[in-house]
Amino acid sequence: MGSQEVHQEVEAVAEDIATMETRGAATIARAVADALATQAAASEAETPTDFRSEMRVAARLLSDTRPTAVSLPNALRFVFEQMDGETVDELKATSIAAADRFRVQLERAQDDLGRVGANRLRDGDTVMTHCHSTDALACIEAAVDQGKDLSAVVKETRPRNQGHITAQALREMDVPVTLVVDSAARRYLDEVDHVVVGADSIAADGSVINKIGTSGLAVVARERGVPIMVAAQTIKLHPATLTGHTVEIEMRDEREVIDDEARRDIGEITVENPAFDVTPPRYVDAIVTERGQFPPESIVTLMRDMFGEGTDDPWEAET
Ligand code: RUB
Repeated sequence: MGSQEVHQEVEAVAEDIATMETRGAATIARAVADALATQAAASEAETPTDFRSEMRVAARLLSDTRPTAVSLPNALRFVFEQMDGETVDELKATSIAAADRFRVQLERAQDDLGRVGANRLRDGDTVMTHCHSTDALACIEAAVDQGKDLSAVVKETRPRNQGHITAQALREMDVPVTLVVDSAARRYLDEVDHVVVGADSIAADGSVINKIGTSGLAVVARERGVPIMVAAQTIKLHPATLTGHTVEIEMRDEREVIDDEARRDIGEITVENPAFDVTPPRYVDAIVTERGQFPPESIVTLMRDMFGEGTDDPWEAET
């Protein structure tokens, strides 16, 4: 591997994220931190400047894969902030150690938030899920571990059907599952005690950016009087929203919605496939993090505490 080259494993990780082989905000974060460690370990850079430049190129490739989950740049930033030293060996060692620390913290955060979220769930409750969120599942699993009997109504989550992954994970916890199409959500909400979803990003005003359909679910849940809890560890907090930036919503391939043949049969139509949407804070009852639960409007306090007035992206600097 020559200077400035991206290791092929890093390219493979980037490809897997772009094609959603690797998906879900926390899983993506872990994959990119590990990829930076791989890049560091395999580097043949001869000078610290070359090493840093190689790491920036790798980080840019990873960061360009999907735009919405802020856990991705937050993971990259975690490694860059701890990459330190006068020699290539020191820079390598600190980068690898940072990725290790990140992985440990990620797992611990998920366990901790799971216990917080579990306290909101009571024995006998039915939860409704949307998409597949490991943070949301951590809350359900912690409640089950506490001996609570839960059941779940799982929304299919078109177009990629991540609800199937959730259904399987819940069955592995022995939670009874009813799978429904997305448009059946309102009909089943009367049987549901909590909506539990994850997040790809949380904005400073408490808005929740998550899988397309979350906002519609939140609105009908509010109308039916069902509380909506967002399970999101603090790597989902989006620092740039503190300074007025908005979160980019990924638009995906139209063929996820309709195949070419069916589309030809219909005739000239526009097809759009936004992957995420924004749920305003007024529809969210609680954001559950590893640092406790927050009403969405107060999440900005935690964000200021964590990020000051904002952050930068060190991998965007000139190489
Ligand atoms: C996944 C999704 C999940 C969040 C949270 O979207 O919206 O709810 O990423 O997941 P996609 P987690 O399938 O398009 O990546 O709690 O595991 O971080």
